Amino acid sequence: MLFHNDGTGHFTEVSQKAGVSDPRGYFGLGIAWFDYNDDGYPDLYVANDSTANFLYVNQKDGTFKEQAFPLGVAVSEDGAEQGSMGVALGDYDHSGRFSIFVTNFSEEYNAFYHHDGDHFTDVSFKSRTAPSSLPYVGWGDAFLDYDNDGWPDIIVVNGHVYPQLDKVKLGASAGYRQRKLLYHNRGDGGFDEVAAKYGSVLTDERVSRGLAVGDIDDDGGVDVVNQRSRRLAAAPPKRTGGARRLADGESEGDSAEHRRHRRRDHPSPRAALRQRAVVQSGTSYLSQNDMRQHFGLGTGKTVDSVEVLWPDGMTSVQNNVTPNQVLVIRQPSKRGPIGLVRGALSQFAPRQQRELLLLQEVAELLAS
Ligand SMILES: [Ca+2]
Ligand SMILES: [Ca+2]
Ligand SMILES: [Ca+2]
Repeated sequence: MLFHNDGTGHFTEVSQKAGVSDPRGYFGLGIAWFDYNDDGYPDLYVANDSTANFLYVNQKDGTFKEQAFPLGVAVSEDGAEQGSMGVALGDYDHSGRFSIFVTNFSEEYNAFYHHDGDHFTDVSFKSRTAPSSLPYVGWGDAFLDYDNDGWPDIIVVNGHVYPQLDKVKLGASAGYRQRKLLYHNRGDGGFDEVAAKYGSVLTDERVSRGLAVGDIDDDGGVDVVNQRSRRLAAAPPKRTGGARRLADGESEGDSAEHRRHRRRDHPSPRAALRQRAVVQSGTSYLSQNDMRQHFGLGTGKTVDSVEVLWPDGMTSVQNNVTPNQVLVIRQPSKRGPIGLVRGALSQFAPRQQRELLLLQEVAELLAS
């Protein structure tokens, strides 16, 4: 169902008219709104359970065209329809484009679609995320830079749908309760599954479904909320120093090979850190991430430039921004002088305020 906001406190259901009504009745479980082709109009990805996924490309006239097959994001690399649940978007390689990570059923791998520019390529095996996902039924997933090195990592929560699996074995699948997966981004297109480094909070077996990420305590480290089947959501205890030690390259569990890769991949942290994120409504699986965007800065001491692309196509830029802060950026007014009147309004008595607002309305009418 697509409900169009009329802008008057009312919505109209437009699925058929817009071309997203899914007449074949596929099993949509996860969605992601994002402007995949940067034409200024949001497109819609739908993860369908046991059926091919959809990518509805915005035609800029109120309608969409479903193009998941030609764009390479409908099925697995070998053409299998997968049991898709969660969807996450991330510019994990600093290309400025959003790649898609989709969680799937057990004995299928989680699909990782790299955004190549004009289409997507399945990099699930190339990125080394596929093999570790095979025993698990994946649900919520997210890109998150948990070690603040500037390279988005991936977290996936798992759990089967059949409680009977506590007693019987089903193929290569893990049991009803399943561990989580945490993939550390190596910066070379590859990922290492590192959940065991962060203790039982990630490796204990649970029946997980929803997942949301955000900096709950505003300490600069991104936190994770996991919702379990038939349970209230629970946030894991505050992160220990483990993640920070990893970022500093001092973790005991860090192999020489990992350290070598990190040095090779981050010869110049300033040059490496050009990041992009999208504010999304409705994320992961039945969940909502913090709408504030979190950027790890590695060893960077300052942010050269923060650019915001607003929904109406306007762009605003802030230069030389200090790290380690929650930065609030408001969209600049398109009507410069009138915006100034609004900002200064509180200095006036209520009656004068009303008169000024009236003047402003007249000025806006004249300007338009
Ligand atoms: Ca678009
Ligand atoms: Ca990272
Ligand atoms: Ca935090």
